[in-house]
Amino acid sequence: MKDQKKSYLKLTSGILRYTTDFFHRSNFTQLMPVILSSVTDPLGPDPGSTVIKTGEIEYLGQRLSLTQSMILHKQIAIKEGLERIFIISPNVRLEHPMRRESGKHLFEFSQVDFEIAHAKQEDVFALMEGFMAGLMTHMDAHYSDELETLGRKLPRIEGPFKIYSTYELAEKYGPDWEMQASLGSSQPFWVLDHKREFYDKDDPSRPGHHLNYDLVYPEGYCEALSGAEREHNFSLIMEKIEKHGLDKSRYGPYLDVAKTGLVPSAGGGFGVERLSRFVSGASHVGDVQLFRRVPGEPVVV
Ligand code: ASN
Repeated sequence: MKDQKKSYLKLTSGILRYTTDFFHRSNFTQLMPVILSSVTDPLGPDPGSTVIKTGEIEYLGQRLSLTQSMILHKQIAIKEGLERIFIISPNVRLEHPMRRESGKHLFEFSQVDFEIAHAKQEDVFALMEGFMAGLMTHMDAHYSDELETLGRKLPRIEGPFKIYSTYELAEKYGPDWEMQASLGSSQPFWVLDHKREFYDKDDPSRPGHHLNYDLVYPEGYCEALSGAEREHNFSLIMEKIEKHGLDKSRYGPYLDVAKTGLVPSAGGGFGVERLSRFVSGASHVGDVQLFRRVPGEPVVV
């Protein structure tokens, strides 16, 4: 194996260890992921999504989906009485092959998915700002050989990060604002108010707006995390599922729980490989994987 590949893998390993320790230190309970389930994240409507279909298998007469994200399970876990949870979860998103060259898309990746009962977006921002700053210091201190092999000089990261809305970035950079805004920044930043899935909470004080957010890496590495305060009102969830043209029968077990009252929460998720790409300075996110899962590239092993 080439030194470069080894360095990517060692950096990813260091990131996983730091991440796991960080969430445990911050009083989160780590849950195991599910890979097959009766319900999964619809990943839409999201104008940015290019997932062509949901992976499914038939098993003993049940149609089971491959996990696209664990968001619905996170809400159920919080309803079960857990207050702070995180999961390192494999996600399968069958992306269109046009995503091959984006540098940031994989059709199989791992997501660090976390959720906090009764939290607001500010709580998530503070948590992630501490996480990112601490991780950069840690990687610099413990992985200088690997960073040097890759010629990567990590930026110093310090919160609080700047906050923009999708509307102001679209006005400044046009509809494909993400890359331009990322290239123009030396620090990660938050972007508020995205039109997306039913489980993200609508802003009750501003109809048509949403209490959700992305974290964007600087230097052209683009989206790091997406998250939100969650919709917990059953009738609003039903209304939105209908408005989004989703098949209600695909969410039965989730809706059965939601009917009995979900607990308000906020959280988010970030891709391990994208974080590793940012830390290592890799030009494509597939480069940090030992077993590449890039849309449009054939799977070798
Ligand atoms: N994990 C994200 C969240 O918590 C959802 C996603 O990955 N689509 O909002």
